[in-house]
Amino acid sequence: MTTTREEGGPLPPDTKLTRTKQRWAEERRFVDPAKPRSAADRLPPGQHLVRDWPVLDLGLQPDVPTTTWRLDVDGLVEAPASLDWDGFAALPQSDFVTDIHCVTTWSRYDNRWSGVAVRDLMDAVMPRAEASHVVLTSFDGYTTNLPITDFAAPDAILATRWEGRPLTREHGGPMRLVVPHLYFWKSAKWLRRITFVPADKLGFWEERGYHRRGDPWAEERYSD
Ligand SMILES: Nc1nc2c(c(=O)[nH]1)N[C@H]1C(S)=C(S)[C@@H](COP(=O)(O)O)O[C@H]1N2
Ligand SMILES: [Mo]
Repeated sequence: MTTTREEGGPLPPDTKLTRTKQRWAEERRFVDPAKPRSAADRLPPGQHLVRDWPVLDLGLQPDVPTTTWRLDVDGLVEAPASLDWDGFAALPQSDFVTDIHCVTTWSRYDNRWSGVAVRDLMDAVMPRAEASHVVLTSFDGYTTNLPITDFAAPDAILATRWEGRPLTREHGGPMRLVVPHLYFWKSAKWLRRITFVPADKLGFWEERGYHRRGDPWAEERYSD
């Protein structure tokens, strides 16, 4: 498996979990086409509820102190930004309580996130009309892609706190994205950079057989 990346930093490792998840995509694991699909039910099809909060990543959990942390917002925006921790904290702060749906079939209800609503960040940087997607890049080298319409969901948040406490390093602290209406692999941990682009561009898991959008209600687990 070769991985090409546009910038420096550690290559995502070829770990056992990474290989297992890639195989699931190849085998279309957890897709049961016979299952009824009802958006009225809170639990999406093929998911089961958990009470703990599993940790899933590439196995690298970068240590990013808030003193050196930065978030760059670039690409097709009127006002590109490079925020340090104080600049980020000065943006309007929001609180959302939302559910998590991971493609590995666990869901977790009622997570209270605090941080900067994606919509407030977008108001600050002003994406241009030609921007149709975003590419997210994290401190561990992870990338993922989102249509701008999903990124701008009213409850999408750049979260710094969970249940009132600073987000722990294993869950993406000091800051991660949370896009609750899509599978959780879209919710980049340790977010470093948001780039607004004019066309879709696949990220780490999307290049490895996962769906380019990832709607749990439509069971968009894998690419065809
Ligand atoms: N930077 C980064 N973000 C990431 C990942 C990762 O490996 N690196 N894994 C994704 C996947 S597959 C999932 S399911 C969730 C897991 O988040 P959690 O460990 O807080 O449960 O993070 C997503 N965001
Ligand atoms: Mo995941």
